[in-house]
Amino acid sequence: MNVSVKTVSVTEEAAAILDRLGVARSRYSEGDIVAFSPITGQQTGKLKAMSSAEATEVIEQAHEAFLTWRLVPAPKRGELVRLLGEELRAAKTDLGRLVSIEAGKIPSEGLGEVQEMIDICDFAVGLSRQLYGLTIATERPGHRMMETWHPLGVIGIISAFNFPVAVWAWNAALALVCGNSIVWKPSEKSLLTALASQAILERALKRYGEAPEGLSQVLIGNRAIGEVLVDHPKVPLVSATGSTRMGRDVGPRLAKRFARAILELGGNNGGIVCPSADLDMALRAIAFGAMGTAGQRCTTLRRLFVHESIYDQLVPRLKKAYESVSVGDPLQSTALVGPLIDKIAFENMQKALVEAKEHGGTVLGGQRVDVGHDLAFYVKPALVEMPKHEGPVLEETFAPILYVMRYSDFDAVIADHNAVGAGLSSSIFTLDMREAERFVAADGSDCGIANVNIGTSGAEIGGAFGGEKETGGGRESGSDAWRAYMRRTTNTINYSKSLPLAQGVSFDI
Ligand code: UN1
Repeated sequence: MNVSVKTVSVTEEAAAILDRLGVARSRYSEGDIVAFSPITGQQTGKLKAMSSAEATEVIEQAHEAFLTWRLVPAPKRGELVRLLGEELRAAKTDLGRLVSIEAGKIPSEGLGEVQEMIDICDFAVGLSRQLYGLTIATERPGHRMMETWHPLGVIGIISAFNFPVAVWAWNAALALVCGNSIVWKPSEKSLLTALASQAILERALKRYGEAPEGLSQVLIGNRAIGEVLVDHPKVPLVSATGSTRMGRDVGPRLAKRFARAILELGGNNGGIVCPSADLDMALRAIAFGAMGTAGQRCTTLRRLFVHESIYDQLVPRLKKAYESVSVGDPLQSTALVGPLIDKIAFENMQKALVEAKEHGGTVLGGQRVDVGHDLAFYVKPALVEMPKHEGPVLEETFAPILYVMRYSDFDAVIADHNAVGAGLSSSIFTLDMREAERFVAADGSDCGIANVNIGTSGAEIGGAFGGEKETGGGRESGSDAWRAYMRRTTNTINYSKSLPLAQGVSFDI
């Protein structure tokens, strides 16, 4: 098929979706920032970058909106998020398709991402009636001590191309029920899905009726605009998802002005396959974890440790899976692996594979695949057998490379597993209860997510999501992650007729 014919169709399809979602064409028809689809590599729009002054104004507006929104009872704020969930349900097919167009995901993954948005809305609606504080026993008679959770302010959200809309929704849904306004700086590589998500929220806002103007805003621009958000004194929390390099810049800037950070940075996620593992199950989990989303999840499986007693059973089967996996245009085929985001991602992958060979690695796959789109970068996922846990294995390369290593000793493999900078997700495959429990114990995996008999990726929204060490330490999404979006006050109330001091101090004047 002629390349230019397909190109037009992706661009037109994106425009038709945006029309349906109510995004005016003028929003993406002019400007210096080029929106593109990694599926064909072709342009899908052009957007104008905001100036720093415009971005500052947007943040000030969001602050004004916060001053009103914080006084709306939390369950009523929850109603807005309930409506957002309804609008997302109605828009699921369109937005899922647009995620595929803009991030290159296969259809079920594009739709799955929108499902994550819906799930977090449901979670946040329930949460809007459960922003509980404790009542605490006081040492003084006639006193009561309690804690109250209050809204925090403007919440800055910086998101990456690979989960262009779900990560925004995790933050937006919690921030809104917690009484905050939101300002979103999406990746420059996924601006159309950002415009679409904002339009969907605007529909919900319209139905809701009484929300203050400027409650949710989007900043279009490059790094300089992100810096305006990170440095603005009226932004008490920035939740940033991206590379560890980005976090090394954002974290200290926020710390300097004592703002909070939720950092969700790199992952170099490991899996251990033990002698007793259910190998059929492990094989499927490894295949999805390592090749799914073309290796472009922060939870992607990147390092696999296989016990020497089963290595020759499992690894040949894995190789077969790698050889036979379908790579192709996710909109025109039923391929399981779509494109890399861009040329830089492809080059980084090739560089890592060269380094792996220099360290004695044997590489299967990794080559570019021609699917008829010259400007797009499709690759065969790479399976790399490594003699040692070293070199490129220790770094995250955002591409489908799985390094496989043999192990013999359980303590040593746990040590190797933990011997990388990142600490996001991890998994073990075993039917041995001692190994499973040890992996999730204090001296087991050092990651924020430690799974048994499921893969490293595809976490549900109900759990807190995030990781340790160079992953940044932040937690988003479920469990009690909401607390980061509120400020806690401890209130001691004296309803007695005297003023006893704590710790028995006397100070009689
Ligand atoms: C990310 O890649 O930034 O656990 C988030 C997962 C998804 C989220 C990934 N629920 O793979």
